[in-house]
Parts: sequence; structure tokens; C-alpha cells
Amino acid sequence: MKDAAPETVYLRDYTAFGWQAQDVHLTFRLAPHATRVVARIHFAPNPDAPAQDFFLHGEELKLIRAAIDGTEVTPELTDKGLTCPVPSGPFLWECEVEIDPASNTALEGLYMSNGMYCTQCEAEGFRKITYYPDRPDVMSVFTVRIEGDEPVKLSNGNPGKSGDGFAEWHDPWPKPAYLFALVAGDLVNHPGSFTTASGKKVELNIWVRPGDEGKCAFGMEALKTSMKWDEEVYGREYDLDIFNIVAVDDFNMGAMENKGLNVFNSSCVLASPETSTDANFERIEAIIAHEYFHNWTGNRITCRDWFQLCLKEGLTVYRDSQFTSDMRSSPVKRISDVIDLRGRQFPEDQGPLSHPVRPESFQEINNFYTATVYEKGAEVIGMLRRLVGPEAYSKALDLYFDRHDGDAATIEDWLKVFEDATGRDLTQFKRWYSQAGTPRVTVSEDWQDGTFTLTFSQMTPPTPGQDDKQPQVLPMAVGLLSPNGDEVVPTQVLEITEAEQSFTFEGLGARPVPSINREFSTPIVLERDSSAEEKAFLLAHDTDPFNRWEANRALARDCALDMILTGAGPNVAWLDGLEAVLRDDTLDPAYRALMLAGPGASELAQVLHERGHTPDPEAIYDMGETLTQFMAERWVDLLPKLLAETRVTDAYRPDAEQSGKRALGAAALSLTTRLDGGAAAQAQYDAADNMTLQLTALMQLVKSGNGEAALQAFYDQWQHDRLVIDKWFGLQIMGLPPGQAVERAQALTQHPDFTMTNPNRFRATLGAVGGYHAAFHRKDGAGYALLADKLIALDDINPQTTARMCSLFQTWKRYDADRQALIRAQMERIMAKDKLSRDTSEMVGRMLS
Ligand code: 0A1
Ligand code: ZN
Repeated sequence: MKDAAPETVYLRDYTAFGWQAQDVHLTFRLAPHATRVVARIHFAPNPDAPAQDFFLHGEELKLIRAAIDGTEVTPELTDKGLTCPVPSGPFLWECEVEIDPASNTALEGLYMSNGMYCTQCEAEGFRKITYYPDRPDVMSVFTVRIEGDEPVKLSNGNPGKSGDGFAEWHDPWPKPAYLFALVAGDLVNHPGSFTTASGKKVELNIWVRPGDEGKCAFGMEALKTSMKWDEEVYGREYDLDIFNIVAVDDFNMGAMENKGLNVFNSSCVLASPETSTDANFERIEAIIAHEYFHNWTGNRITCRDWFQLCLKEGLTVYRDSQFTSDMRSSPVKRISDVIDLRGRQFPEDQGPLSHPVRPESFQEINNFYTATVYEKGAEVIGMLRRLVGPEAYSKALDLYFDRHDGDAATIEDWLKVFEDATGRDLTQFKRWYSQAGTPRVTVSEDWQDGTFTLTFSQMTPPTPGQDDKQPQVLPMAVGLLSPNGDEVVPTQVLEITEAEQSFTFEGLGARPVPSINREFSTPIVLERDSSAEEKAFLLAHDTDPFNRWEANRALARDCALDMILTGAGPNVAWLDGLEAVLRDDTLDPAYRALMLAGPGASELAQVLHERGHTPDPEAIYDMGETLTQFMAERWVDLLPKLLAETRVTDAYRPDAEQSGKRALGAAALSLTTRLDGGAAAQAQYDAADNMTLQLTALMQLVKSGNGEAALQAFYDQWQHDRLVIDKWFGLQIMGLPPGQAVERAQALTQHPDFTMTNPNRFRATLGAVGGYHAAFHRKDGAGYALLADKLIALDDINPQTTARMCSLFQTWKRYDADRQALIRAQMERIMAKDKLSRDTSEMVGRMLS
């Protein structure tokens, strides 16, 4: 329900809770529409907290009974929780509530998915289970008893007694309520085990619906690899006798790190070669690692309050990206992360939803699980590591785990650890946590008598609520190449702290070519007017694989912008340079595939906007079509070579080597389809024995205009598999021309397999429209209207997913006046909805202000 006046919570208002929860005993009597939850909690006054009323959060609960020290009490109830007079010393709180998991479509608290009970308590879902101080700094030891007929009943920690119709669990590690989990249902397990470095054998299980057992092996291996990696790289061992993962079909996010009982969106754990793509496998490996790594960065050390969310998320994303780099190709991972950062975080940081990595206020915390908190939060950790060096980073992390194990910590605690471990003053560095916006950095060069000078100027544009910006600390990795392509100065990290700062390199024989911000060492927009020749030189010679890719990307962008703005033809010199890279079979195919993938339409719209032009989505689309056709015709000899070179004859493996080949093969197939009308794609489709090849072929058939029969065949083959059918929903929207995609999405929302209550299906369909630049931004406004219609309908069902998807409108001010008026009208229509959720109201309100 929308509050009369949504309450804003401020970081500066933090106060500790007045009591400690010494232990928590919960009994669940499961019933779909009338689950009873009995809580018995020992509270004792917290000597460090200011005096306050005893307030417990609670929402959508039916209070049956409450008692203090055995005497029944009648608390004062509001729609936010209860207050109650309590004794001045320790006391026992008892409370019984009734809840309705089967009607819970918001998927927060205890809910049902395909007959299975499951929970999602982060951030503030536990208050929909029982009355409780639902805040991360209240940590307690939980004992749970589950009563019900379900054959499998799971909770956090280690198993206790179980018998006919009940199971008990005890978690010895104090935890905040957001890490609580319960799962019960008709589930089967894929078992495994892991022996920790200190010799403890841990039972592992992946629990799934019957029928999904064959899709767990990859996830289990990924889990074991993650456990080993965290021991070897961070010295962190697992700390319970058992680790359970459960796959759930209806889930708002990717997965959740509940202590000892991770709950996963089934799309982020279930995998088989026939039903999952290479990209799915890679994502599953990364998410399993991410959730597992949270056991130390998030669970053993948690956050004092939700403003500190980046403390666990930024660090855990950084750790999972290190893991993927170690398991796969480091440059490919870095490039992919930067593409993602620019595609999701930069627009957020440069638009109406911009906020610091550590926000200072919120209305609905669920709206702050953002690319800024996660991905920019991880970039900040990467910069810190680059500044202090890898050894000092390890030393600081050891100190962090020693000093703060069992704590609910803050960013101040985190930075203090680095200061103490390295002797550095991080006062200025801390701005990365408080100052929103993407810094813009310009570079000028000077060359005199063997001395080369680079001068950097930085400026961060104003963001909502932050007009004045201060210089950031920028650990800028730079190398210098001689004109013959040799590296004369290997990578150095220049520490930029001023608004303008110069660095000199002496004793050089000839004017060098600088390679700046190698590995994307700082998350900035680099504004540097370098010539096409210099970019081509770096594309040919840079020893830093990231900057080699970056040079190509810049050339591709410049070519696209020239074509759009001046009507020029494609830049043939650039295409020749790119062709040399594509022909170089000493280079990793995955890396070459990234070279061949040009900037997306949204990135081009952003760059046009940055350079003072109003992006025209139709012109961007048309340019893409022309350029792709041109490349296909120019590389008519190269394409068969690439297709042959990337053919995999071994049995399917989702590893970096094979998936890299398939990625390059897919790019070559896409160009080939421009020439043969889909013949090669049809052959690949017919012969495909794995989902990656089948889906890339299907996409090309749809794009060629000859995909309808294959789409039907695909549906007939896979209609029993919900995760594959999600792909079918999205693919046809993305493959059709913009003039048909919105109508197809509209029609698909009427398909019998479409459902508003499953976030995966909703995202697959409506997210495909929102992510398809030329369709979403269609001049007639059909894309905007469809999204708004469906988001308005979803808001009553699932506010969290609605609010998250509303951010598709965040770039609206880039576009022309007509489109802005169309988008504004749709956002106003959403705002005017009766009983709009607090989640959606906050998001749309921020975009409109
Ligand atoms: N902490 C989880 C993600 C997550 C966040 C919020 C959720 O509900 C609002 C659910 C999951 C992670 O980082 O993996
Ligand atoms: Zn996380």
C-alpha cells in the first residue's frame, strides 16, 4: 500500500536498537493460507543504545497472541509493527502470528512457488514472517522447528532432530534476520561433499523439483571450486557441517546468500548443455561463487545498516570477478565487466537515479540493489587494491576478517582496516563512497627534449542533490609505446588526486604513444581527442588487451557516429585494422568475438548525448543495419574461415575455450546470414546438439525474416522446460525488426504460457522490449505504452520487480521533445495508479523530479 507520505530514512539518523536478541526460537506450522509462526526470543537491554520504546517491525501479520515472561500482553499495532511496554531487565518475548504464504505474490517473506514454501528476507522481508527488530545490526542465534507434511524441510545452520512431520535446525552463528531462510516441499537433492583445508567434511546439496535432478552437476562443481578458491586466495573456510542450495522458480533476484541455505532463482543454478547457453553456464558459475563468498563477506561480517550495503555487495562482486578471472580469461572478464558497467551503471550514475555507492537516504531499500552499489562498489575495491598493491590488500583483508568477524560493520570500519594495514590516509579516497556521478577526465600531452608530460584534468558533473563535486583519487594505469610499437614504459599506476595534475616521463628517444587507463583502472569517462591513426596504432600494438579492445571500440564508435551524423560510409581503414585482429588466430576467439561486437544502440545514444547531439533511435538502428551489411560483404572470404575455425568437434564443455569459439562463431554466423538469407543458420539449427548453437541459429533465422517455422519447432521441442521457454519469449522479440517487436511482445503477453506472477517470464518478455533500443523508443510511443501498461498491472502483484523495471525509463532526458513527452506521460500514468507501491512511487518520482 502507498503510504500517505512515504517515510525517508537517513544514514545520519542511525541509532542502535535498545535490546539485544540473545536467542531466537521459531516454530512454523505450515499451511498454504494460514501458516502459524511462534517466536520465543530472549531480549536483554543493550547498554550501548539510547533509551527508546520497544518497537518490533511487522507487516501483513495477523497477531494471535503475545506474552512477556509468560504473561499475555496487548501491544499497540500499526501497519509497520508493534510497540509494547517491557520490563527494564531481560525478558522472554513470545508471539504467535498467522500469515498467508500462498497469497504472497510479492515474493518477500514466506511465500509459495509451485507448491514449495520458501523465503526471501533481504532486505526487510523477515518482518512479514514475525514481529522482530528487522535490522541487520540485531544479530542472534536461531533455532527453528518446521512442522508440516512436506517431505523436505530446511532452514539455516546444522540439522537437529527430525521425525514424522517435523524437522529442527540450529544455526550457531549469530545472524541478522535478513539471512534467515526456510524451504519446505517435495524436493530432490543432488548431493556432494567438500573437505575443508582443516579437514572438516561438509555435506553439500542442491535441492530441486523432481525432474530437474539432471541439471545440478555443473552447479555442484562450481560450488566446490568456489569453496576451494576462497580457501586458497582469501584463506576463508566454510563453517557449518552442511551447505544447501535450493532452486526456486519464482524469485525476484538472482540468488540469496542465507546462512547455510542459499536460495537461487532456478535460472541461476539449473544447467544442462541441451537447455543452457554458454552464457548461462558462466553466469551460474559466477553467481554460485558470489553467494558462497558472501558467507564471509556479508554473513560472518555483515552490515550495520542498509546504507552500508556496498560493504558486502561491492566486496563480494569484486571477489566473484577475481574468481571468474582466475577460472576463465582475465582480459575477457575485464572487458565484459566494463561493457556491463557502461551499459548499466554509467546511465544510472549520469541520470535522475544517480546515487552514491553508499547512499545517504532511501524510502525503499529494495530500490538500492543497484549497479552503483554492486558494480561501482566493486570498482572502488579494485581501485583500493591497485593503490595499495596486492600484498597490502591481502594483509588488510586478513585484518578485516580478524578484527570484524561477528560484527555488523561500516564503510568507516572497512577503510580503517586499510589505513591501519598500510599507513595510508584514505580520507580523500572515501569520496568514492559519498560522491555520486562518473568523473570525466581529459588528458593533454607535451613532448620536449626526451620528456613526455601527461596532464590530467578531472571533473564530476552535478548529480541530483549534489551540485559541488570534489576531485577523486584516481589510480590511473598508464603505459607508453614507442612509434615502432615496443613498450618503452610498462604499466605504472599514476595516483591522481588533484583537479589538474601532470606526470612526466624522462629519457625517451622518441615521442611515445600513451596507453591510458589500462585495464580500465578507474571507472571514468576518458575524454581524449586522439587521432584515428593513434587509435589504429593502439589497436595493432597495445600490450594491454583491455586498451587494445578499447581502441577498437573507440574507432567503432567514431565510425558509427560519423555515419549517423554526416551520412558518411563505414570507415574502411578501421575495418581493415579490425580484420587483421580477426584473422590473428593466436588471439583467443572469445577476445576476437568481443572485438567484433560493436557498441550497442544504447551506448551510441549515450555517446551522442554526451557530445551534445539528440540521439535518433531510428537513425542508430539504420546505421547498424548498414554497417553490418557492409562488414558482411567486405568479409565474404573471412567469414567461412571463422566459421570453420570455430567449429567444435569435442563433446560439449561450457569452458572458456569452447565457449569462446562458439561466441566468435555466432558473430560470424550473424554476418553470414546477411549474405545467405539464413542457409547456414538453418544448417546449424538442424545439427545443433546444445542450446548455445541452437539458440544462436534460431536468432539468425528470426533476424533473416524466415524464423517462424523454427520458432514453432523450438516451442514444440521445449514447451515442457520453463527456462528454455523464457528464452523463446525473449528471443523472438529481440530478433524481429522494431516495427514488429512491440506487437509481438504484446501478443506474447496473451500467450497461455505468459504469466505476470513469474518474474523470469515477465522479464524475458517485457525486459526484451525495454532492452531493444529501437523498439522501446519507437516514435509512435508503442514501446513506452506497452511497458507502462504491464508495469501498472504488475505493481499490485510484485512491487519490487515493477520498481526495478521502471528504471528502463531512466535515460528519458536524452531524447527529443516528442519522445520525452511520450515517456513523461507514461510515467505520470504510472504515478497516478491507485495504491501505487512505495517501491514504484519512489523510483518513478525520482525519475520525474
Ligand atoms: N544479496 C543477494 C541479492 C538479493 C538482494 C535483495 C533481494 O531481495 C530484495 C534478494 C536477493 C546477492 O547479492 O546475491
Ligand atoms: Zn551479493
